[in-house]
Amino acid sequence: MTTDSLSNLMDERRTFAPESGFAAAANVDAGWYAAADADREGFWAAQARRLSWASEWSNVLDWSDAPVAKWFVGGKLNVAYNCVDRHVEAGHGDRVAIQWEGESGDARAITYADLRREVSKTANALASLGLRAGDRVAIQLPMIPEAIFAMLACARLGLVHSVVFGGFSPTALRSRVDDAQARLLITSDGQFRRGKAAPMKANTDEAVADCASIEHVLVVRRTGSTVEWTEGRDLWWHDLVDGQSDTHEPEAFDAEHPLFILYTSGTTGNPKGILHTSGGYLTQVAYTHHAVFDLKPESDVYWCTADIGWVTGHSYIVYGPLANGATQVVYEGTPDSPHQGRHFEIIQKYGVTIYYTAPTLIRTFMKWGDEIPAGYDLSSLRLLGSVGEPINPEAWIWYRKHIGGDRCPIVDTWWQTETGAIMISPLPGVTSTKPGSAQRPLPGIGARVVDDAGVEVGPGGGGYLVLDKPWPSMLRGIWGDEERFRETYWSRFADEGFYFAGDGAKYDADGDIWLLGRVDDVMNVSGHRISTTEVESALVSHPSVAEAAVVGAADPTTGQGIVAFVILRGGQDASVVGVLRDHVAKEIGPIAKPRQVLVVPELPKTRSGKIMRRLLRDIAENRAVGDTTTLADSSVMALISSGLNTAS
Ligand code: 6R9
Repeated sequence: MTTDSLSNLMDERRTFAPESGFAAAANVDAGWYAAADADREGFWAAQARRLSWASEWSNVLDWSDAPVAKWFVGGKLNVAYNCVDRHVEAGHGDRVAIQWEGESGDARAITYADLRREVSKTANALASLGLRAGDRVAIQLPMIPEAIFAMLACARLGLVHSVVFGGFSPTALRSRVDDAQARLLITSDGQFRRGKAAPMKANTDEAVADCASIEHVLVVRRTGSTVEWTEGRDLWWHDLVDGQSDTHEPEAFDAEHPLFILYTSGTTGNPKGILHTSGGYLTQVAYTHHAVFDLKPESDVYWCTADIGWVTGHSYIVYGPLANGATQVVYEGTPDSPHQGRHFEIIQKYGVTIYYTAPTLIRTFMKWGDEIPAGYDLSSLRLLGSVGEPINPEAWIWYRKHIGGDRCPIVDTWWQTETGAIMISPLPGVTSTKPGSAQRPLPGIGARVVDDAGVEVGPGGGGYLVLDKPWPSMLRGIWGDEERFRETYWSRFADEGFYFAGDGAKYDADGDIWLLGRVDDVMNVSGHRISTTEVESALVSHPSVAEAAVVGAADPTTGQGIVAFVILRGGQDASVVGVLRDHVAKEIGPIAKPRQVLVVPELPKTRSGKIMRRLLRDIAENRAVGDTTTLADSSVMALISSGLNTAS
């Protein structure tokens, strides 16, 4: 590695100005910030006109019942019509909507005309089961086209979908089905994971065995493996859907009609069912997808690598791109199956122009080696995106150089399940980007960094990220628990009326925002606030470190002590631990020197790639490891613990 490797969040100073060619053709320009500031509601009304409305709203925003917003009051639209039919009606029926790629290389190109037929058939099938607008439908499916047909069919009928990760346990699925009182579960016989067929229906059977609300289980045949069958309850997708009429007349629903519930974990208690509605949500996902990804529907091939069980899959695979008439790649499998060049092979095969992924995958690619992307033609790419966690400058620079050929702008997009759509991000062609910073709230969005008292901090200052103005795709509540909604997000800065995001952040001297990780990930060592992200960034800036996760463990003298878990690059051994402790002390200051550095073979991650620091904290504090049901791979904790036992 070069001197780049000495960078971390504290001293990062590089900037990358937009290339003039990109800027000249960009969808947005700097004037959008001022226009939105001058007339926010007028700005959002203009964004809502990207969509096709059956009837126009009477006012843009009703905030009189804050914190429950109503956007585009009285407006009516059909979300699925906006994502599908209107593109066909506009003459784009032959454009590929979804270029689906199976893990094993089977592929299927679905045009907008095909999508209209498939969604119509699915909607007719769901209606034939007696489902009515407002009913909840749980969906647990792998990344297959039927997952998207099912979501859009729900939207078309005004049914509220609740998509649950394919990797979630029966217990996790059961609690979500129960909480939402879903009438239907859509699942598959199995799913392909790293070349092997893994069961899915066996898990969903276990989950819904005692769910009184479930009337039917609709099963897509994907792997062909044998499944148990409950007569009367279970239905094959091909039996029910294939024979339906492929036309369906969409009905317009109120702008505030519920669209979906998506469960996300809080710091305590059961997962929260985050509720999103129709008009404001679709407006903001369409606008942000157009502005942040600079999407040109006629020429771009867009690829977001998220799973549809994550909010990124909802907003930036299903609703945003399809509302904008994009052509996109949807990939079923894992990035290393059947080989570690799989993503680059897909970029080359389809000529992907826009690639949107998570820092954890970028760091994994770094670990696998520069020569892997170098073996493919990635010259079609013109824009790269990042989401899910703070991206450390090291990974950002690697992404730009080895994937983006030193020419593609990178958009580091900050947002949450609760915000529904991107809130803070550079604008490509407009913003001079900085590795590791999400930079500025988008035009129309209000965000600031405040101290404990809710007062905005100055340049160079740090504190809490808050959103100070309502936004169209904001959550409308937590399903069935309004009190928890108010308590979690609106009580911390109730006097100011700010939404509390739960993230730490700081301003740099230019007033750009740097996200520092969850507030619950901020450590306090001898009264000094140190973010886990800053220490991790320092660690991965050392050439021996591939990945790092840092937790604050209870410490009798200092309050918390810093414990780092590191994966070393090939050829390194645990003797480097002392060097790493000194390296962090040198990069950040002696106060940030980790109390312990533990070398591990893997880190525990959720399916969306977030490191589960809670589990690492259990190890660091010598406790029994807590609930691991949301881990992508539940064997990882055993692997980590056994490695530590043999090392000590
Ligand atoms: C979209 C998504 C939300 C939390 C959020 C923050 C972290 C997401 C980030 C980022 C720094 C970014 N996060 N994007 N932190 N920079 N670009 O990830 O939603 O799963 O609800 O997670 O993820 O901590 O609060 P969700």
